[in-house]
Amino acid sequence: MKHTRSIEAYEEAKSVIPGGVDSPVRAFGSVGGTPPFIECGEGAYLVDIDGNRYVDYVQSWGPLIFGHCDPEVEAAVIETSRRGLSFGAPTLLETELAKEIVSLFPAIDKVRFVNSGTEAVMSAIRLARGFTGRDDIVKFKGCYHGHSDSLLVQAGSGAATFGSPNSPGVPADFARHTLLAEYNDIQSVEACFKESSDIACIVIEPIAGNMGLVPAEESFLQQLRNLCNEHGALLIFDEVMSGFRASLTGAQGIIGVEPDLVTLGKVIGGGMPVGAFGGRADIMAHLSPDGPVYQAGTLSGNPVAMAAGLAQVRQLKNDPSVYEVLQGRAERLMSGFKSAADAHEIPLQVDVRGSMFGFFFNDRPVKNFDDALKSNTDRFAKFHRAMLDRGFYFACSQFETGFICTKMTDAIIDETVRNVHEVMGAL
Ligand code: KE4
Repeated sequence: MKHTRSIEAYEEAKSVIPGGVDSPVRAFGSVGGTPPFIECGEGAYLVDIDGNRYVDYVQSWGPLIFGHCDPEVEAAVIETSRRGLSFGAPTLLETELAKEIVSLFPAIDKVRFVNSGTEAVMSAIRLARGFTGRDDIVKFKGCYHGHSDSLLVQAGSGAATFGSPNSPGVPADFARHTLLAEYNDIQSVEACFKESSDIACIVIEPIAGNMGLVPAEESFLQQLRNLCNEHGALLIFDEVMSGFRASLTGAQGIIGVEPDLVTLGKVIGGGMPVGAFGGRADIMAHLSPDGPVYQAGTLSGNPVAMAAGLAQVRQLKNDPSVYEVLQGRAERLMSGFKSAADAHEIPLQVDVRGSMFGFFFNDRPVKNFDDALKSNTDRFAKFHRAMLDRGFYFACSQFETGFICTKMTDAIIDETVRNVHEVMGAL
């Protein structure tokens, strides 16, 4: 493959955009090389500006469950945009998408739309703090919830569970209100409640996708629910990635634990910028203008994004059997990866949840971020580059998740596996 135009484009982009990208992961920092600049998408494929064609296992990090240029989503966007792009005033489309989401998620009585997953989680946390009158929050190492200040936090020094900033620009005074716990480790959460009597909420990816794919154990989520009940804290499920990806109702469709607040994004925008947070009516009643907790957004609920999200969500709701097909394809792919790795005696862990799949170059099962960090990231980088050169576009980090879209056929999966066998042999 040649990448002449992408190399030129990247140099030009870097002259006017920090790092040449509008989101850091796109810079291919952990895999090396020049990120392909994309010309267009076609169903299951991406085409870059050098004319190279790739099977796209990233799908814009999750939103495109029907692949690129889905006709129904495209038609909805074109038709709606002809009536205007944004009004800064209520439209029927917001109510329609809100009703679809409320009908699918038992934990959601009311929902508010925003423009990104970051905004959704940031707003849900402010709401939890406002509702409980408490300032501290608990998050888990390895979970990513967007880039708001409360969440750019790493484990504090020593035994303290209180956080310290993991980015300059986040005041230490702010970060110390975020306590860090270990995923799938209830003792570490109990320790947080011993450290602080001022915990407003626990925020968790119930199926973590940002340390690689690491599902929480159902018993662990149930214990979080019990702890929140015991201490009067709220349980927030961040389903920005897993919502509409793990099942039609995200992780909540698979495990029987009900959160107090849920955050969504990605699929509910159909590729347009949409995030959402929702939950119990008594909690949502605290949100402005009904209540005192302020939250706002010029483009929140804009009609074109609502139309794109409605077109996707309604297709999924009308044919929930699509999840069995997507899961079957994800399992076909991961078993192909596993047999290829075994054939070449390469340690590999694989997992699937609905249309989401993950693999770790690791000789042990991955249950939390410390486990994930033991993966062989050099081997991942070599694998990623080799597959990219063969026309297969995987997430450019060992600590991300892959996605299956409806346009991916068994033939595409099998072709991918054939190439994985050859690449594994060369690793
Ligand atoms: P955005 O602000 O990027 O829309 O959403 C933040 C977010 C919140 N919660 C979860 C569980 C998420 O996965 C995300 C965003 N996911 C990453 C991919 N791992 C977005 C990719 C990027 O940062 O460019």
